[in-house]
Amino acid sequence: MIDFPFWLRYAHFINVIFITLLIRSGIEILSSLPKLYFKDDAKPGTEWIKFTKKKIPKDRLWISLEEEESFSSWIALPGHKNLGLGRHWHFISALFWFGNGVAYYTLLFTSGEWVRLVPTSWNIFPNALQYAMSLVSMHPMASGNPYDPLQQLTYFFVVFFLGPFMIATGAAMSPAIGARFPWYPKIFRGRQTARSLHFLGMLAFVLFIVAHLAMVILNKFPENMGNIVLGDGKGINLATAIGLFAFYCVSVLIVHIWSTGISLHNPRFTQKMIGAILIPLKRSLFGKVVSRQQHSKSEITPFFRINGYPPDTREYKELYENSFADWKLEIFGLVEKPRHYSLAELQKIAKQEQITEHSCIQGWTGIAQWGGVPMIEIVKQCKPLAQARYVVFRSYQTDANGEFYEVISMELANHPQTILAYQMNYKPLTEAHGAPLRLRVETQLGYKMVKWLSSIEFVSDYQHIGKGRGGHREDNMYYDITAAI
Ligand SMILES: Nc1nc2c(c(=O)[nH]1)N[C@H]1C(S)=C(S)[C@@H](COP(=O)(O)O)O[C@H]1N2
Ligand SMILES: [Mo]
Repeated sequence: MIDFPFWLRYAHFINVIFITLLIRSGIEILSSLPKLYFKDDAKPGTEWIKFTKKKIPKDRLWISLEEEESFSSWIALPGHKNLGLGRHWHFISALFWFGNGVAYYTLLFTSGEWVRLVPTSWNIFPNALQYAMSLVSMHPMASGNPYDPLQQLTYFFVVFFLGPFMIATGAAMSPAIGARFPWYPKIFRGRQTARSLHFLGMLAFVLFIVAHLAMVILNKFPENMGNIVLGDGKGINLATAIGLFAFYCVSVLIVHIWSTGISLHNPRFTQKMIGAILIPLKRSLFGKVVSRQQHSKSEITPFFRINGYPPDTREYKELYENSFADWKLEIFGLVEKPRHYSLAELQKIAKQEQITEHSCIQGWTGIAQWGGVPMIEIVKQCKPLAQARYVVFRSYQTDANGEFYEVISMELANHPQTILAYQMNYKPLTEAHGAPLRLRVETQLGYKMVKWLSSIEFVSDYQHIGKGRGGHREDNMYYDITAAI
């Protein structure tokens, strides 16, 4: 019998921790838009499955945040409408799970242990079938060494197909990856299908875990536990096996209770702690990724959700009623030439048009044409000083938490598809979509793209603005300042 070396037992344990964190945080992400679609317009009513009873109001403007459900902490990490923190846990777990997977693959192939997992003959299929039938007939055949054919096939599938499949479908949902390689999400027939497949992959993992656990317990329990924890199961008794099993369960439980507790009781700390790892990593991976989207006119989705209620102030209403004749965009801060732009002045600058896919952090998508002023043109005209590292976009809209604003890096501001749009689908921007002017940053999630713009400020740092996390959503909902995935 082949031994279970230390690295293999260790990798298994690490894997259990992160897979379970990924499942719970994934369910948290799902709770923010508990509906699954196959088409990228994600049109309400066309979902193939939903986990909500809420009805969408037909008689008034509604926004996508109203579709969010509160899931219990028993299934979601951390639960209770915490998309921002759920995503922090999902990505940090994905990072460690991926690292663990790479180490595992490497050792598997360099140690020769791979022969246990990788079938080397097509006979594996008939053999697995035969073995499955023998199980059903309650007279199991003698199993293989060390795995029976069904087990080998399942492990092979999970390790070499299901794992990579989750990474591939997850990546297909990233706005930055889809912006740079618009063909990539199309492999999965679009981001909504990728999202649905990612969910189905999660169910396959859950099914595997349940079946795997049942097999471990029902079949040679003491030996199995000895093998996977101690490496050599010979002669371990039932009590020791139960002890080892309990050790496994308690360890996983402690990690989950700790991560849930710290998220619910100290959300800002959790955001900062995980952000300290993820923000620099995402900046280095995605900072230079430029959007190359140019979808065709026929791909435009007539349905396009709305998020954020239009400003409810007198000031904005007056501007609106006067067709924004008195509206001005103020540019200030660390620039050589601070100035105002009227809408007419902006419209005199050469218009840039693009047809791009929008991804909201909650999970819905839509494709639209946008027309407006390239941000780089504003940068050229206003000449930011050398100290300017970030750009703050402020809105006429305020809510209980204050004014809506978002911060992007100078680098993102200079990207070719970063525009100040006054046009959507060949018409002037409607009130709900951000009239008269909104930001489009095509490698980022929707919350970065401030609607109802009032001003643009160039700054060297953003710690002094709002609650200092780089935006209204970052400050109040614990989203991440880098919104590329
Ligand atoms: N001022 C302001 N801008 C905003 C928001 C908001 O609530 N207020 N919501 C953001 C989010 S989360 C998304 S997904 C997009 C939605 O744009 P749409 O309503 O045009 O679809 O706008 C972004 N811009
Ligand atoms: Mo969003």
